[in-house]
Order: sequence, then structure tokens, then C-alpha cells
Amino acid sequence: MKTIVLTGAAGNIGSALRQGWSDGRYQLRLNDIKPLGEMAAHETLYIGDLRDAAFCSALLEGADAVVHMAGIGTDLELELLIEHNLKALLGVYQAARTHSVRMIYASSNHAIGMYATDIDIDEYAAVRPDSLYGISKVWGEGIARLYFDKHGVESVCLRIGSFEAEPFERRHLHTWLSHRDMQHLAECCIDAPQVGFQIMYGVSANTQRWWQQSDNPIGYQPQSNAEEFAARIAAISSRGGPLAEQFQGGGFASADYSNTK
Ligand code: 15L
Repeated sequence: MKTIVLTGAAGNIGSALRQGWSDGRYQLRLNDIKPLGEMAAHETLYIGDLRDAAFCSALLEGADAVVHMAGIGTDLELELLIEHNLKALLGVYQAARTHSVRMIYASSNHAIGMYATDIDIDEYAAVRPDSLYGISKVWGEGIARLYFDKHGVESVCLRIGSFEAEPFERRHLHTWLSHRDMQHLAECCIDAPQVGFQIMYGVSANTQRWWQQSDNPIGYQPQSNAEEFAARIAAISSRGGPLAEQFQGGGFASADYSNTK
């Protein structure tokens, strides 16, 4: 049985994955700064700070893969992003290098959020971050690239769209990632024989998705489609108003926008 490190295990995606894997298909090492409750037989709690090199080394030693969901998930101050989305991530990558562990890194669509909503892109489109948060995800993808090129650490960077139980606004017709597809995506990353370095869009099979996957070495086949909810959500404008509707990153892109050219 594979041993998987799940960081951010108490977060939205982390707790959904933990629940999805409650059948014990993986041996799980769970880490978060928030409480994680009772451990099941296949779970082990690892309490510690990902910026601590010795802790990261103990967390990853002997593991097969890390599903790294820890970090700041929104556009907060630079100092916090540096601590949690850069320093902590570097700590995990350094341990992944030491122990030859595959990384599955939660990047975000906000790494490319300044693309206009009238075009489709694939994973090779140049990054266009929409916020400091988006920049922190570009750093993360850069770390993943560096550690593959220089140290052979395999990585899948997941540019996650909108992970929600159900889509609830117009933007989600393009960006929704269902719980079922997220779990399948993580399992594809874990179970693929080889992944090298790969960016994958974490998006369901939405008819109106903006993000097209050119290379899919892990065999991700999403099943959900936000279009099933179109009648209910098509009239619900995205948070951030009309400007947010112009950019794939929505409200992250329209916040603090001042370009008049
Ligand atoms: C993200 O990266 C955020 O963590 C999440 O809260 C949502 O805003 C999501 O992107 C999205 O774009 O819907």
C-alpha cells in the first residue's frame, strides 16, 4: 500500500480527499495547523511546521507521494504568502529531494488569471498571475520545475479551478472542479508510473471550460460538467462585478485593478 503525505489535511480540499480515502486505500500521514480529530487505522497525525527542515524530513521519509494542499488560499499580505506559500513549500521540496518523493502541488488558476474570458489556453500558455496570491503559485510552479530539472523530483502542479460541492455562480460554468474529479485527479497523480514535470488543470469536464489540457500523462478523465447546473447559475454574476467577468481569475483579477490603457 502506498504511503501518502497529505498537507493542509483540514482544509477544503484536504478534508474532502481524506474523506474520499477513508476506505484505507492509502496509508495517510496527515498534517495541518488546524485540529484533525481522531485518526483512523490507516492515518497517522504529524504535528509540526513545514518551515522546519527536520520536521519535513521526518514527514516525508519513506513516503511515496506528497499531496501538498497546505498554504494560504487567498490574496493576503505578502509576508504571509512568503511564509506559507514559499518557505513552507521549499521546506517540503527539500525533503522530497532528500527522500525521492513525488510531489503533487496545489497551484491555482490564479497563476493564469489575467487571461481574458473569451479565449481558451492550455498548460503551456505563459503565466499571467492575477494577484500576489497568483504570484505565489507561480513561485511554487517555479520551485517544482527547478527541483525536477536540477534534482529529478517529479511534480504534478495542479492549477485548481473552483473546488466546490456544486457550482453556484456563472464563472463556475468555466472553472468548476467537482469533489469526485478532484479525488480522481489526485489518484491519477499518485498512481501514474511516471509524471516527470507536468502542469494539469484541475477542472471538471465543463462544456465551457477555458483550460484545455494538451498533455495528460496521468490519464485524468473528469466526469462532472457544470453545464448541468447552467439553468440555475447562468444568471448569477461572478463576485467582483462586470470587470471580474472579463478575466479568467474573476474577482482576484478585478481587485485593485487600475489599468486604463
Ligand atoms: C483559488 O485558488 C482559491 O483558493 C479558492 O478560494 C477560489 O477562489 C478558487 O481559486 C477560484 O478561482 O474559484
